[in-house]
Amino acid sequence: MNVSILGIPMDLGAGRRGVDMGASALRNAHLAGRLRGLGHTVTDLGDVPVALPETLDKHTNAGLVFLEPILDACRATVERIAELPEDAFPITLGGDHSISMGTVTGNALRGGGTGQRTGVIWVDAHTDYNTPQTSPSGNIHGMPLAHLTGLGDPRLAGLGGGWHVCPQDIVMIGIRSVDARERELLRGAGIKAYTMKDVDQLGITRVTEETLERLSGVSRLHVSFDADALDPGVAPGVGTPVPGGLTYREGHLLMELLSESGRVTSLDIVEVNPVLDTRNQTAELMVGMAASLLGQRIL
Ligand code: B3U
Ligand code: MN
Ligand code: MN
Repeated sequence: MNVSILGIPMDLGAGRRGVDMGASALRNAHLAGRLRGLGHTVTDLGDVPVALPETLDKHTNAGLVFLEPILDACRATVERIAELPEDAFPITLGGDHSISMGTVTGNALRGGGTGQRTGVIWVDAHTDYNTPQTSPSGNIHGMPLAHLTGLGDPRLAGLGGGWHVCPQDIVMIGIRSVDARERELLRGAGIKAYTMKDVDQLGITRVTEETLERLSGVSRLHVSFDADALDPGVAPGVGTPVPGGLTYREGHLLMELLSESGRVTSLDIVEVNPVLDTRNQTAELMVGMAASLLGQRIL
């Protein structure tokens, strides 16, 4: 495959500093080399420009912290991704999870037109379904999925000319932290969420099979992988660790099964925080996850 790597070194959407260095940490963990070793052609497109928080006044606009610079970075991301050919496989490196408003939209716009139907597999401890009204923090990384479905602030929801993902085309996996008002909003939204309880009860194989079945009518599948979906024991380098996450093997098996399906067309790796990590182990782990998704096999 033709893999295109794009970094979005942004931590403006997160409550803690440091995930802006995630893209660099993933490159340092030999992402491109690992994928070349699997036979892919890999091009690194560099980084999207992102404002440094030190150069900005921290301010909140309509319940959104750092709205304007996040909008700028997401708009630039949409442009860079949308111009890639349909047969490219973009891997976008965060950065905090607010980049996904740009990456998912950009991927839907690839190939021209006003946006293709796109399934989104959101692998995360959190549901990221807050709006400015329900968010307890005002941090935009807790809000990307709501905006991708068209809820929330019209400026964020209007990225890419207002393309939106259908709630029925979203599947969340690894969930174990949901805010009270976010939960109310999610009820009846039509989004399928596999909590860690579901993973424990059903097993990750069945969860993955059901996910692919549910999205069977959708030709483009985007995986948005938040490193905090994995258990903090194996992925300590994340801003908001939540105990009881996916094990090392559950993460890999999920990626291996998605890879076998041959249906995934793009990937985000987000929320890797090198400041909180130990010897880059979380970035290395996430590079391994990407390799499994792109065809690495044990035998
Ligand atoms: N739900 C909380 C916390 C959070 C969401 N995503 C992350 N943390 N990484 C919020 O602020 O919206
Ligand atoms: Mn997230
Ligand atoms: Mn998360």
